[in-house]
Amino acid sequence: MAALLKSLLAASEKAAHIAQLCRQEEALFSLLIEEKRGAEKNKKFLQDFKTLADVLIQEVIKHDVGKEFPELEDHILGEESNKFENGLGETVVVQVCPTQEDTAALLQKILDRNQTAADLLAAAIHQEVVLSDPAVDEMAVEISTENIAVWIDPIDSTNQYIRGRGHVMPVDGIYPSGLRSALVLIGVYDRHSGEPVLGIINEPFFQEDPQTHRWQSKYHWGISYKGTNLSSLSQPPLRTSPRVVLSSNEKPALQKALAPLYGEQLYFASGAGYKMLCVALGLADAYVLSEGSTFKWDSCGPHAILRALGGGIVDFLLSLQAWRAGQHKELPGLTYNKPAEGSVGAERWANQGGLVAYISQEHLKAVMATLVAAKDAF
Ligand code: 2IP
Ligand code: CA
Ligand code: CA
Repeated sequence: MAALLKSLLAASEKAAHIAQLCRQEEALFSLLIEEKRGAEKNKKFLQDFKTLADVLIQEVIKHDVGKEFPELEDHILGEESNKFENGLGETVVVQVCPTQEDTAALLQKILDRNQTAADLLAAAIHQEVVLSDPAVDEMAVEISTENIAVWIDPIDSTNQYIRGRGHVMPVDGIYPSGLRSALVLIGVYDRHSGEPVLGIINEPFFQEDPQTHRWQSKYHWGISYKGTNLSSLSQPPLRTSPRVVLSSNEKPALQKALAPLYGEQLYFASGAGYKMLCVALGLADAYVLSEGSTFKWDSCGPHAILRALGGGIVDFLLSLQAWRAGQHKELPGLTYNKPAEGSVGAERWANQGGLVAYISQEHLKAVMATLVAAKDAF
């Protein structure tokens, strides 16, 4: 297990490095920004460099982890597809090639012969990341790789990633927007039960070096497997006045319904993964989302970390129904192995009933009781 955790953490560090590189290197940054204008773009160019960065990161994680654990190769899935079309209708398959030169050559084709950009990316893709983390080396939990699968969100909060504001001021530790909310999310789940077992959240833009202006990343992990709970984070202390973090698009009716529990302690932030991280860090006690706008790859990793800390993530609508029917224990948690019936495309993997991410059972109960007391709001 330590080997799998180590491999996934190293892959998340490489992913974070590629995400940083696309913002720091002029040759790549100009491509990222160019996407916003779009209209006069060379038709040979892929529609979207942002998507290329996402796809590349996903493929790198798949490649590196699949090399070490070949049995997992067909069970590593993510938000992006590695096939996409350029403006001429040609299908391009993005993949990590056996050598750096081959990868650079493939990227050159995709990037319309932009050699500098292709070389920079290929070097980052083939760089060897050696992880040195004694806490991870000491970890001794055995989990069979035969029964697990992986969800990846290569970059969550892509809008904030593209916009790239690095100096947003936090409100009581919570960054409402900006690069801090752009995260790499990796979640491992049990293929049979669908339960999350291991999660990684990597913050590529955790800290900027004041001298070099280079960003430094930070990762967090959690394991919740057969009664063993371990995490790089510790359980946050109980807060006297609870806080909730919400999407800035959240319905006013939900905000109103939560007022008796939180009063003025309502915080808003971009990025579904980032809001879950705020709960894991103890910056908020819950993140409530009344809509189906997140996906399995958003919640799987953070969910495993929250479970390791004594919290979790439940389905918002199903939990409301259960609570109203008198079931106040073991509310329906999100699971990761089954697509939604009757849906197509990405929607098949949406957390369609919304979600409540929470740091402790007591707090989840407080949220549910408050929502149900709000009567006709939902
Ligand atoms: C998005 C991203 C958005 C979030 C949305 C996710 O993923 O995290 O920020 O909306 O739910 O699906 P909000 O910021 O309102 O919470 P991506 O950036 O990967 O598309
Ligand atoms: Ca996402
Ligand atoms: Ca994404």
